[in-house]
Amino acid sequence: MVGMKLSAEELKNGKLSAETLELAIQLIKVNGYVLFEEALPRAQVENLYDSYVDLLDPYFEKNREVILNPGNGFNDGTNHVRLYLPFEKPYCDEAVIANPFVTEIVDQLLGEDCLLTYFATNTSMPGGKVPQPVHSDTSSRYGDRHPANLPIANLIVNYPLVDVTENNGPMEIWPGGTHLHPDNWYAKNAFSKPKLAEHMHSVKMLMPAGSILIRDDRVWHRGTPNKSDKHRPNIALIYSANGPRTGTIQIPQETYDQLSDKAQQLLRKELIGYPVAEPKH
Ligand SMILES: O=C(O)CCC(=O)C(=O)O
Repeated sequence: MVGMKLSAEELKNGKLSAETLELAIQLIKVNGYVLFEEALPRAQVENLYDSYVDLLDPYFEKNREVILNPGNGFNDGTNHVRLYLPFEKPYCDEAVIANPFVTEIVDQLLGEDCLLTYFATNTSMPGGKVPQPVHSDTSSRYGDRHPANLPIANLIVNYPLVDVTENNGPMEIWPGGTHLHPDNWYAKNAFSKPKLAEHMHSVKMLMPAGSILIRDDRVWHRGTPNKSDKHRPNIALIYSANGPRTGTIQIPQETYDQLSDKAQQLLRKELIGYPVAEPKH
């Protein structure tokens, strides 16, 4: 089984039971990720999808050539796009940025003073021909100076905005330990992940729209080509352990003032009092 189903009571109360919370935390520690299936209301996810497509499509038309062929050997031929989101409704809804199923987990793994540091999307668009190279979303902190595994520093939270199937470009993950290597394994000069991954066990993240995927940012994974005729977007947020930070997410003061205490705390080091940023890839 890839994902966990939350109970009707957990969904109604917006609170994980003590057992689910503990299981989820242990799963992230040993397996690198946990997936809660269909945890956001369908109507909210459909609204997010519709708004997102209205944002993505004109942006894509304007920037088609650079997006499709960035020339970096990473997204060339994949039809994958990473788009930063403007900090406005419906994207900055509390259920997205401070979802209680997520905050309970990130608080325990990263500390209650953790931060929300990234507000974007990854979309596998129709027509991709090749998968991305297998990669982790982090780099080595100490290189060869510290050949030991480090504590979790960042958790990535993905919300798929459509049902993800074999056919529409599921993210593929190499679980079970690819986040537990010594720090220097996440450096650019580490042994080729794509080469090793070919001989390792992987899992496709098939999940209903509105699921919540929480993963250690070191877990090896890749985007795969979308063979359907509809975008497959994942919202992608990063929660990070507290530390020195120069904020990047632009949040108007009025928007910030209306956030819950928890969301304000998560975003306290971002660019508060700045206008909403235009979408960019
Ligand atoms: O959303 C996905 O399919 C994964 C994309 C990805 O890993 C990336 O763009 O770095």
